[in-house]
Amino acid sequence: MTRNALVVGVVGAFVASGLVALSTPASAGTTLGASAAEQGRYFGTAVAANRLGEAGYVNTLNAEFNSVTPENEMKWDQVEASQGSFNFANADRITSHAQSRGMRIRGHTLVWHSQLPGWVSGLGAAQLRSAMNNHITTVMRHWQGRIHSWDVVNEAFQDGGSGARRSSPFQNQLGNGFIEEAFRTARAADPTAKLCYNDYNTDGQNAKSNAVFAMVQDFRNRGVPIDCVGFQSHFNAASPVPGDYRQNLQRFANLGVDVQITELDIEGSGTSQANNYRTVVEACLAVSRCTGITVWGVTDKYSWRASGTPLLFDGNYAKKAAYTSTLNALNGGGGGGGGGGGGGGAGTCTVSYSETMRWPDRFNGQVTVRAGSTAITGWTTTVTVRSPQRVSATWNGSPTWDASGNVMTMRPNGNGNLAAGASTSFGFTVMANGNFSAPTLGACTVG
Ligand code: G2I
Repeated sequence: MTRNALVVGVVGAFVASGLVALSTPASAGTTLGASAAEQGRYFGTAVAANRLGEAGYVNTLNAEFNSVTPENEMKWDQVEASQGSFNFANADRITSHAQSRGMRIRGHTLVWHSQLPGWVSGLGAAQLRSAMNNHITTVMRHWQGRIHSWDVVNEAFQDGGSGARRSSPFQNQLGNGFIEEAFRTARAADPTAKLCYNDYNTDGQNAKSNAVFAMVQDFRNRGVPIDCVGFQSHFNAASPVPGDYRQNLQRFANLGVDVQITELDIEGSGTSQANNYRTVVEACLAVSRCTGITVWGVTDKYSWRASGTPLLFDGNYAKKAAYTSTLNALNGGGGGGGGGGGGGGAGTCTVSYSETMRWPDRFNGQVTVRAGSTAITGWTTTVTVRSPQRVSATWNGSPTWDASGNVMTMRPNGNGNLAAGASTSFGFTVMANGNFSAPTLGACTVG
């Protein structure tokens, strides 16, 4: 299909579904939004209303992005600080800005344990049910027909190995059924919006994502309305881009829901950060139901993790290497890390993990590193274990460690040269100290 045919097809599809047409800036291929639109996706950012008066912020927002998510302004404590009294002013500043420029809008978020006003926690079950449904209905009706996707329920599952629900007023008063009820109420309130479940640390396959997967599968089987799953994708050294990120997105998509990368940020700088962003974008593009990517802020200086410089523009709104690799990936170029210098070399690689041996006190893990469609001359990946686990031995690789001792960065030990499609593996022993959960792999980067 030609470039123009694809763009026309995409815009047509949104018009046909009654949603605002995706803005397609004239400079297709040279901005994040335009390049994503050519791939049939949106590229968005979290926006803070109180930054909309800053020229550099607004210019960057307008030039580069075609979707916005209010970073805080639609949360319960912002729109309904006291019961039954709704204030949409700050969020409206963002939605007006977006709408006047043809940007799409993600709604974030309706039911969440955090940024919840105190009065909600004081309610008994019957009152809470009615307050929750009233909140969903009133907020969604305010923007009815204008929000392409709503995070109906956010972060309802616990971290760690149990896959249990997180304690919250909703969970504690209403039980597991609160999520289903929220989605049913949301469908009735605005049938044009895609209804999403959104969470973090669900980006790879693990106990938490398995629990979310089971819920979505159950909802699909029983006809509970759910249209998409949001993967927040907040990454850093302790929580790297998982090696099975694409596979995890795909298994959710296979349930018949869209998947969206909803709050992307990756701490770091230079080539390694650029490579991680490229990995994430390529994973989304490889999954046909991955409909868009949102980064969690325009500039490093206003990030919730500002010291980790996790975004695409620095504090002066200069494009970072991560910006270039993201744009290149959106444009379908497989090229290197983009502008960060050093370490280069074409090609890609992937990693996969298996446990090969287990004893009462320890287990052996093996990571297979495979080159993509071109030969590579080096590779790097990370293996993160969970305290109190400790890696006691490694083989077939050269490890370095972060300060916590939990994150092992592994590079080749004479096994860096891989022909196209060829693989090598390295291994390690983990002293379990009672915890036999599998380590998390970072993305594989070349060089
Ligand atoms: O924590 C990162 C994100 C995780 N997923 C859900 C998101 O909604 C969440 O966003 C962050 C915002 O980026 C922060 O800006 O959520 C935080 C609150 O949980 C936001 O921080 C809050 C501060 O804690 C408040 O002190 C402040 O008043 O931002 C508020 C508005 O600036």
